[in-house]
Amino acid sequence: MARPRVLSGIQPTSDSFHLGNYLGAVRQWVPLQETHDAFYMVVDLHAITVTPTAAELRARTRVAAAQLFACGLDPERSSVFVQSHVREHAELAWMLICMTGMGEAGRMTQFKDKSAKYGEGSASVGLFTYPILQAADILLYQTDQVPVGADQKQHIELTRDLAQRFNTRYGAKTFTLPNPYIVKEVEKITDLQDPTAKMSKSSSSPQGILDVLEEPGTLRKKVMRAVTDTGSEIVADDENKPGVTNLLRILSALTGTTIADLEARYVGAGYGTFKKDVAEAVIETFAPIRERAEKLLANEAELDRMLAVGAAKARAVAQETMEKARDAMGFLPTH
Ligand code: AQP
Repeated sequence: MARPRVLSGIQPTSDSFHLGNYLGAVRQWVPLQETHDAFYMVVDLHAITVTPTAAELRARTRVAAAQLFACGLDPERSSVFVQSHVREHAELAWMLICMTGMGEAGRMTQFKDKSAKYGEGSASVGLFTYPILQAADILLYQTDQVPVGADQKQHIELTRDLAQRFNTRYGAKTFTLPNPYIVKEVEKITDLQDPTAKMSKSSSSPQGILDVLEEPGTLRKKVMRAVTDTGSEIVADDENKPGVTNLLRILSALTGTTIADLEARYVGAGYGTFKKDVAEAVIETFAPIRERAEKLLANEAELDRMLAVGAAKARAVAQETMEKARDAMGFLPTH
């Protein structure tokens, strides 16, 4: 029997991934390549919704790819590629945009959050339609499961709605309906300075975010300065102690110790001792990733070659889906 297919992506919107991207998404991608037919991409078409310069886009796309390989994605076992190298993403996105209601797209909370900072009417139309491009990304590969953080749940629902709509209107078997694959404990890692908001490449302040490629000294400082809550107990309590709870979740995920065991371990200990342990766990996790990413980035030609191999594998699947979708929708064949 064919393995179920898994697909996910990450935006090259900064010079490094952060701990939320790592724990909420990329760390899950690695074991899934053993059990699934895996496709992982750097979604550069999504990144232009926030208008980087050409030099930024180029550098960040390579840095994102290097981090994916450095985190353990294996070009032999997964198809790791750059989204714009497979032209079908943009084509299918257009077909799906034409099937999406304005009201439906307007309900996407990520757009509301992200556009808020540009001021009314100033966000790009691309930012508005990006969840539909994301639907195209997923549907092109007949994806069964999409490992993501909680912020993407609504977009996967939209993807399912669009797949269902297309299948009903044009052909029952065109697209597979995907399911989100979300690990509850790490679905939303929060900002160190604002522990009710998600840690985010574009929205977090530098002090609120832990970057995978950051120097150990800076990582340590940021964790030590993380906002904690009133009282001194180290217990998980989302409502009253969101800062401590976030740090507990991080330490639990990085060390494989349950939150209950951590709570027991830190009875009577101060925030200082606890934060020091969190910082060391983060540094220990990131150091080898950083080292591998730096090595990969030192040889751009080889990195680009690895991405070309991934793109060739991805293209074969995407082209097959698009042939079906074009024909189902009524486009004439080209030959
Ligand atoms: N704080 C988070 N906790 C858990 N998971 C998270 N993800 C993002 N932030 C957290 C997951 O990481 C994957 C890649 O995210 P993305 O690059 O597609 O962008 P995003 O979700 O919009 O994350 P950011 O950091 O806020 O990026 P920008 O600033 O570029 O928009 C996704 O699976 C996401 O769920």
